[in-house]
Amino acid sequence: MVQKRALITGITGQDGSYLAEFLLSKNYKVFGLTRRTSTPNYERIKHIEDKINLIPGDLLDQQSLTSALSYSMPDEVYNLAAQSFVATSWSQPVLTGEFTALGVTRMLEAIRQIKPEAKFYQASSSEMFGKVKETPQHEKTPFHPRSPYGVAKVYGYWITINYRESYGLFTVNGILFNHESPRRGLEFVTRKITHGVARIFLRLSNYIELGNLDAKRDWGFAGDYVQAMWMMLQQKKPDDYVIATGENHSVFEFAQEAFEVVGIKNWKKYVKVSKELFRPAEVDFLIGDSAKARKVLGWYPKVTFKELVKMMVEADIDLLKKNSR
Ligand code: NAP
Ligand code: F7E
Repeated sequence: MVQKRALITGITGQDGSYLAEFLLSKNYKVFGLTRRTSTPNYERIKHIEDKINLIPGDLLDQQSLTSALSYSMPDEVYNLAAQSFVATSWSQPVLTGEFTALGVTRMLEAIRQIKPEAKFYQASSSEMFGKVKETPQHEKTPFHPRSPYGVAKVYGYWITINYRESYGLFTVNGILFNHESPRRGLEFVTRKITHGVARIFLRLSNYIELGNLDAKRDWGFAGDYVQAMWMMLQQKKPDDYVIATGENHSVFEFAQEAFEVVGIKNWKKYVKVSKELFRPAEVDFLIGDSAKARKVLGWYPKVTFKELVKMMVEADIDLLKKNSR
């Protein structure tokens, strides 16, 4: 059988690293777009670096995307690169728009010009639902984004559909709810908590500083979610899918569960709430309905909330112990 080729933008990120592993296990030839940084940040892909092909490029630079397409000639393109941290989108709203919104158009243009038969996956987000219009949220729920990041993702979502309708490209949106892992960036609340709990457990710090503890999220495991991305591109027709567990928890509950893993009962004394960490506009409550993905793709999440928290706390304890050696 001919070996399939995939190009992943954002391969150095959480999802990119899991997706690269998954596609390698399916015998794909994997190409990854990486932007220049003053120090290399290949931490998440170093275990597979000799099996993948890295191509320099940036979502801000049209020519580099066109070159990446010409070089890789992919059957599938996964656009995972973005300025993905919601809080930063208020301090860098224009840059967020350039990466997270216009970057999608640049990649679609490169595909249209170089390899229009390539199938395209866009990393859309539950942040598009924002101030939710109904519960649970599904593919037909109207959007009301609450951050420059959410607004940029709504643009990315529609331009993906527009290239499908305008040019007949095979483009899909995965509307993914929050998904986490030991590879999650330290600035996101789940990892901030599990890393903080591990540090407290190992007596390396005395507290964690958090913002809004009441916000609720539908948290799944990133390793499960990247499989859904691939499944979407194996369908006969392009379409958009919500990917979620269908269960949500507050930040408070996540922290409680994380302290529970290390047997700390009086955990509240280790958490400080800082008003500085509250957002100008909050997304209070998200819970996804992924019935369509379950029916059409046969996708379902395997890792439970409890298992996810345990996995992340234990991985952070191991990491800190390893780093102290
Ligand atoms: P992440 O860990 O923050 O990774 C983002 C990736 O994008 C990194 O590889 C980063 O490269 C790359 N990148 C950023 N700006 C770039 C640019 N201008 N040019 C080229 N590459 C650039 O994000 P993630 O959690 O894996 O999420 C993957 C995608 O899914 C993102 O689009 C995110 O917005 C979206 N999403 C995530 C979730 C979630 O819960 N994780 C849910 C819904 C949607 P560097 O390593 O060089 O910074
Ligand atoms: O915040 C609250 C915060 O930054 C979750 C991205 O992957 O998922 C992610 O976006 C909640 C918010 O993720 C802290 O106010 C409290 O309500 O972990 P987060 P996010 O904003 O949901 C979506 C689906 C994406 O698409 C994004 O790319 O937690 N919160 N205290 C805090 N959040 C952070 N970061 N830090 C705190 O101290």
